[in-house]
Amino acid sequence: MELVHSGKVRELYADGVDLIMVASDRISVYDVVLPTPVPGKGRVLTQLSLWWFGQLGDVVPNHVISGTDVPAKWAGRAIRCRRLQMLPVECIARGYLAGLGLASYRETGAISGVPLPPGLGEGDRLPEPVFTPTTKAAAGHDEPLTFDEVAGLVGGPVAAELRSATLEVYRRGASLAADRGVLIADTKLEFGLLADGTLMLADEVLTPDSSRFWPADSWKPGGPNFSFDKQYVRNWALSTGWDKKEPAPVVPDEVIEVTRNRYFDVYQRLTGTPFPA
Ligand code: Q0Z
Repeated sequence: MELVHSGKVRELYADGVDLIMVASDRISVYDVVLPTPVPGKGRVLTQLSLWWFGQLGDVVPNHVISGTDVPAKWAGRAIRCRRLQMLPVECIARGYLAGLGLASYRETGAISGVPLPPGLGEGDRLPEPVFTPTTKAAAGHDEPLTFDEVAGLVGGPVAAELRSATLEVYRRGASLAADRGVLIADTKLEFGLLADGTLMLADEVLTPDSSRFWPADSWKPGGPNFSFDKQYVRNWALSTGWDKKEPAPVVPDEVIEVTRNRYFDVYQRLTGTPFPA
């Protein structure tokens, strides 16, 4: 199959008119891929994404054709999807203040042109979820876009559809996850169009690689919160004196094992089913 795109932790192949999205066991921390894979991570993220696509099918249609009709060597960690005309916007919804949203709020009191009330701090829940789109930079960092800038890129009607679909996916996902002990601070979605103009949810959805997952029982406003999946390996990496630059240190087996179990745990919490390790 023809490799169309290779990301830090995933690959995209063409199979006739379809695409096959393949998730690897690679893990990145502070934007650096670790030399040590997390066995099962590609399967758990793929199965979680498929589960969410099923949960959200009544909110917005999606690009999934099949989670099983894929080459045997990628079984469990690949999705056959429809090839869409992708929209050049990262559609982010935020329900809590963290990361680049926090940085933007501290500088301007707003995120992507949406003003927020004064006095918010790191980790705070927002009065309501906000749509904070960014550019899709090929290299380097994504830049915030206002709604009007999104409208300039994709047209007003599609921009409005993107905003409402993004916020509805976030609301539904975050509400379900919160009931199961997982806070979703923010999430990044990608959308594309069918030839007839139908908006479709694409890529991966509500995985720990595309979202900030926090354990609800240890959430605290007013300071940094812990990443459900990567915190243990991040803490270990920093404890070695690593400077967050390439190359990252080789990770000990026990750190990989704890991290792998965090992914299985988040899958089980959200879906209610043990992950078939
Ligand atoms: C997704 C990406 C990945 C690297 C293109 N259904 C679709 N139709 C057309 N294009 C895409 C999709 Cl999902 C598409 N990406 C992101 C995925 C590896 C980059 F698996 N790029």
